[in-house]
Amino acid sequence: MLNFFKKNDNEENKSAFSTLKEAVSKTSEALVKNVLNIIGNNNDIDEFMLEDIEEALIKADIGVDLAVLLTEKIKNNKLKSSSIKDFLKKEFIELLNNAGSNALNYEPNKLNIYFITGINGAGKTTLIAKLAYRLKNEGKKVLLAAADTFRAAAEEQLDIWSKRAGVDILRDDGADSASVVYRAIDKAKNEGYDTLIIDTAGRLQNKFNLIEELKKIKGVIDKKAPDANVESILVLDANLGQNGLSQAKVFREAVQITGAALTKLDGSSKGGIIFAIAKEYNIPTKLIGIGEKITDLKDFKKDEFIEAIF
Ligand SMILES: Nc1nc2c(ncn2[C@@H]2O[C@H](COP(=O)(O)OP(=O)(O)OP(=O)(O)O)[C@@H](O)[C@H]2O)c(=O)[nH]1
Ligand SMILES: [Mg+2]
Repeated sequence: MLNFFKKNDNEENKSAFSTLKEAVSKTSEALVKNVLNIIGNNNDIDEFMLEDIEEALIKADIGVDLAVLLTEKIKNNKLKSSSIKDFLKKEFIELLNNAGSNALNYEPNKLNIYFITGINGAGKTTLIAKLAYRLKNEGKKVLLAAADTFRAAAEEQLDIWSKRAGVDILRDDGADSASVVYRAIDKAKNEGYDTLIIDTAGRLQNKFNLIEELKKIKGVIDKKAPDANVESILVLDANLGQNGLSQAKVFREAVQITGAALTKLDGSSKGGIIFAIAKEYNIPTKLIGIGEKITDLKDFKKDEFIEAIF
């Protein structure tokens, strides 16, 4: 009996890995295959190749600084072609290690609050649905707070997802976002929820309003739920690469981000952005979205990710 289960587990792991591999295939091509193609069958790496390698790395959206740094290391250490793959692997792993733990924090016997932020269209609401669905299936009591009170129909969209995920929602259309969060924390505490996930707006009239609104929500969380385990997750669209990262700057100014979620990794060639998030922002990626379905969410695991792209 035990063996039977073991075999199933293995098969499940295998298919989960091939799903990931498939999702990152374009990223892998941009980041690894293109670089190795430049080197080809040559033994030594010359100046021209170095320039092309740098360009390929920049194109793969790992960020200019990092691309320059890696290319310089290849040059200064006089690396041979045969060692490039292992060199990149090692550098990437180290980079991800330096940005901190990739595990999504969850503390039992506490209220866990996931404060979800990001520019409009990044995939916040979909990510919330996926996360809620997963936590609910793990036996947790989950409440969603519809605090995107800016975009028309945002509350309705979250409501529909909450029903699909089979979790509860607190919405108060017309109220401001901070008061929705205030009420949601009350409800979560009074009714014994383990998890509260907060949806927020991506675009307000201007940057200033957005920062102020997010700060206000953060203030409510800190004041109303000082004992809660809080993760502030920045949601980034993998397709936007470096562009998305600079647009997301405003969120880092407003909220102390504890982790990133990279959505739409399926079909994106810009997954290299994970390394820029780690290097430039010092933020660990914790979740990845690999499709539009409610089950298309994965924990980001560095070793698995590196294995999948190499
Ligand atoms: N392929 C793919 N599509 C995704 C993924 N995550 C989200 N999407 C799609 O991206 C679009 C935007 O997603 P939303 O969740 O509404 O984004 P949002 O950040 O809440 O947007 P606003 O509420 O307007 O700020 C939708 O069409 C989603 O189906 C993903 O991992 N893969
Ligand atoms: Mg939304």
